[in-house]
Amino acid sequence: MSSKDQNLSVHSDVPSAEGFKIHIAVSDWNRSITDKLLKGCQESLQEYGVAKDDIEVVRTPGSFELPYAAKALIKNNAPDAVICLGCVIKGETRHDEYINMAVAQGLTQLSLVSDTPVIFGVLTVKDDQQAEDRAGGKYGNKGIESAVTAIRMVHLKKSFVKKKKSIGY
Ligand code: DLZ
Repeated sequence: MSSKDQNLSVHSDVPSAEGFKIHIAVSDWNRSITDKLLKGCQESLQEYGVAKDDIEVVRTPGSFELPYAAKALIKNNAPDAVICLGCVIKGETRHDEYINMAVAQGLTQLSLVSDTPVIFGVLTVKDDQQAEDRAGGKYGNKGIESAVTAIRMVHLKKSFVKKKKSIGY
């Protein structure tokens, strides 16, 4: 779905996240933007019931390091989900393409191998304005979207566990 004409951070029917442990890895690169993503994400998780103490935050130098940080969080703390927040802005070279691909692939693999929902909350934008628009601006806040996605994914995972138990093997 394109965000062109809408604020994607308006949600309804979000299930309770009480008792969930959801951790966040956030990149320091473009920090004025990632701080806003983080704030939106933390506020949203708490709004839906995650206790403050169950939201651990770790910082990475750039988005490229997010998969490593997410893996370490999963290995050491066994959270219900990990949210990765970052902002990659296109420059003169193609660095953005390499970083974005590496992060997307790294987080996808991690999610499958670890059996833990890992959420891609990285802005992949052309310029500062596009980033502002998605960090609390006219298209919402990707940090909020990431929080809601994480909560939904934890519920999805728990629903599979319940089904498995009820089969009785
Ligand atoms: C090097 C770099 C550049 C040029 N741009 C960004 C960016 O827009 N957003 C971001 O999150 N990180 C950037 N980085 C840093 C890389 O993610 C990484 O930290 C370095 O290449 C070191 O591995």
